[in-house]
Amino acid sequence: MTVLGLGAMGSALAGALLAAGRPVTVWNRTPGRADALVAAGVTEAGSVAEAVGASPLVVACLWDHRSVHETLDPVADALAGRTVVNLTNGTPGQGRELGAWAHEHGFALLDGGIMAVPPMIGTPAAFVLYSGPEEAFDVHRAALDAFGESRFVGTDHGMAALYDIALLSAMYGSIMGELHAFAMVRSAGVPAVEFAPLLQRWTTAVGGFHERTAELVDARDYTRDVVSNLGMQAAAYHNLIDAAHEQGVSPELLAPLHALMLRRTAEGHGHEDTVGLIELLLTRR
Ligand code: FVH
Repeated sequence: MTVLGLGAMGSALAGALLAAGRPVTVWNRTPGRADALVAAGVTEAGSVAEAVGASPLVVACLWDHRSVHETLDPVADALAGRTVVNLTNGTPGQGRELGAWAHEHGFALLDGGIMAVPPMIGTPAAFVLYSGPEEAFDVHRAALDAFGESRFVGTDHGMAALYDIALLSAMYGSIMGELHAFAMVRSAGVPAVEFAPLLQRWTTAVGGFHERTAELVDARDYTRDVVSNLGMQAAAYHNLIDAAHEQGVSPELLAPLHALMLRRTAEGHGHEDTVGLIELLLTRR
């Protein structure tokens, strides 16, 4: 297998393939990043064309969509008949564009989303999403399993990026809450490490009810078994904003949710579950 890109993630991917007993050829734009892998048994190619020519399966893990095209465009003809697995972060639209471009040039494209950080690669904690032609996924699945659990999420090339971005969005939402909470306690001189166990306890108690939320979302019914209604939460949410101002903490991470709560309540949905806010997010129906 060939791996294009030896950043933190590409290096981890190449290392996992090697550990799984696969022959691995690598290329990186800037020379010198393959030394440790070469010492471990990987072959370093001197050009993208040489790297692509070495394997039927080419994994690209580069900076962004533009760098994928900059790397692959010059060797598009040499890709014919091969499978490219793009594990570079991107949007669904970029995945679809790459899929159509692959089709034009006669190669199979699996677009992917890595749900792991580099040290997790090759461990049971990692999973990788793939979308594109299912036959290509089936043929290469055993090799791809070296990275972590392989999940096929659809023949639409955009689906892996869609799932990836949705999962990352949830992660960043949690990070926002966590950062704001720590900023609040730090504004009062409380060491973060002293507060962290309470934060852990609270987020474990109130987070993670994704299956119940999903049922309401799918039913588009936000009136079922409401425990803490939106109107009550919108009223109390003022205090989150005011307390931030009082403590000299910027409320900018909190403000967007407040605006949605007020809008939805003003539209007469205060008696419903907070999950109903999703209706304000879907701007294209
Ligand atoms: N690291 C992580 O935690 C996340 C986990 C989930 C997936 N992401 C995505 O993976 C892509 C690569 O991320 P990375 O962590 O390997 O990133 P870097 O260590 O910064 O390495 C970037 C590599 O891309 C090469 N590169 C940059 N621009 C170009 C270009 N125009 N042409 C060819 N190659 C390019 C760069 O090469 P060089 O700077 O050494 O020459 C590195 O090999 C990324 O999409 C994450 O979002 C990682």
